[in-house]
Amino acid sequence: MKPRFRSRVHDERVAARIGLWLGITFGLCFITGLLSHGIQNPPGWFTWPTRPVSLYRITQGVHVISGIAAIPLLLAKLWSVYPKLFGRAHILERGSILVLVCAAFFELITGLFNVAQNYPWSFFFPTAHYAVAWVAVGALLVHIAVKLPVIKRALKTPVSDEPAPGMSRRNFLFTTGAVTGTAVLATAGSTVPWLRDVSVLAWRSSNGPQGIPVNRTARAAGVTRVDPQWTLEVIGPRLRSFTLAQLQAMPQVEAELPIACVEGWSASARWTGVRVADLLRSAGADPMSTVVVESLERAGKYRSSVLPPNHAADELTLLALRLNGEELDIDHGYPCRLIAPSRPGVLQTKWVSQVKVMS
Ligand SMILES: Nc1nc2c(c(=O)[nH]1)N[C@H]1C(S)=C(S)[C@@H](COP(=O)(O)O)O[C@H]1N2
Ligand SMILES: [Mo]
Repeated sequence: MKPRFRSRVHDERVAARIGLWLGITFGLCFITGLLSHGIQNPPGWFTWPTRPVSLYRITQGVHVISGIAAIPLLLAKLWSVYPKLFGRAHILERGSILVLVCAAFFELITGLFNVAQNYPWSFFFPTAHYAVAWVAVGALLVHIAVKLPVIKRALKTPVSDEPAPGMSRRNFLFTTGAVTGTAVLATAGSTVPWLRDVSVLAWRSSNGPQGIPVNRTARAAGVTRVDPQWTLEVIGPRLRSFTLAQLQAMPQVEAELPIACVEGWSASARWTGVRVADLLRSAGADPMSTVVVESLERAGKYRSSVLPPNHAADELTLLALRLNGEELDIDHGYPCRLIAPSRPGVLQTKWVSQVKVMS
């Protein structure tokens, strides 16, 4: 039979090199994804530090950027190896590759839709994305183990080209790198401030009142009007309640802290408000406590969040009353919202009504 795929890009040297980059991006994406999952569903042994204040912003930025970079790499890898997919590989090997490719595409595509804040499916994104991540990484490890001899050999052989039709290996690898770099530059500005001007697809980086994007608006959350009689309840060994004027009369702390949304955008801002630790002390509680923060929002998955003890006690964990020097916009959580260092945006509860000590 005449060989149909003579191009040099369908070659183990190319496949192994792209595979190496792909392995690195998937590894980074998996580890940062596990961290994000752990912070949002912490097992008993897990504590996430409050410093540096941008730690979560960085790990989640790496998660989204490595995921974006993996998309062109995966396509290039498939292009490089697809003639082999029709070859005579063992049924088990083919099966594991099919699982790997499906799981990898599922992760990258659902992740991409999530960054675009578009949920054209009925399953709950975090659960599905997390479960399939284990499938993808399991299949990836099997694939690497099976291919290790080929990978070693291929990476040791230089990519230099002998005359043959089609694109050279070097050009193909260079083009793959360039497309990957472009995809990263086009999107990374949603979390890397100095890339904002070149990131044409980072559409969620700066729109929104007071210079900060809004994830769920007050209208969407059904909090269009705040009762003038609003008070903040603090429930500890003693029960305290504070009017807005009373909160404003307490010692105010100013902090530069990021909002880092799990959906990939992040932005730093100057917040002013009352220390959660001060409120807890006023209710007779030890600030090193697990604390539940509740919102005026009636329904909705993100209407409350749990502050672990190290976050509750941190001197930069605030119930913010002001943002970038102005009274909080209602879309950012007026009359007050939680803002804590190194924490996913989804746990920075807006329109807070109650702070309650659990243990
Ligand atoms: N009550 C409540 N608080 C909430 C949310 C919500 O849906 N309801 N969304 C969270 C999410 S996902 C993010 S990223 C941040 C965004 O804050 P911002 O809209 O002020 O930028 O608010 C968080 N606080
Ligand atoms: Mo978010």
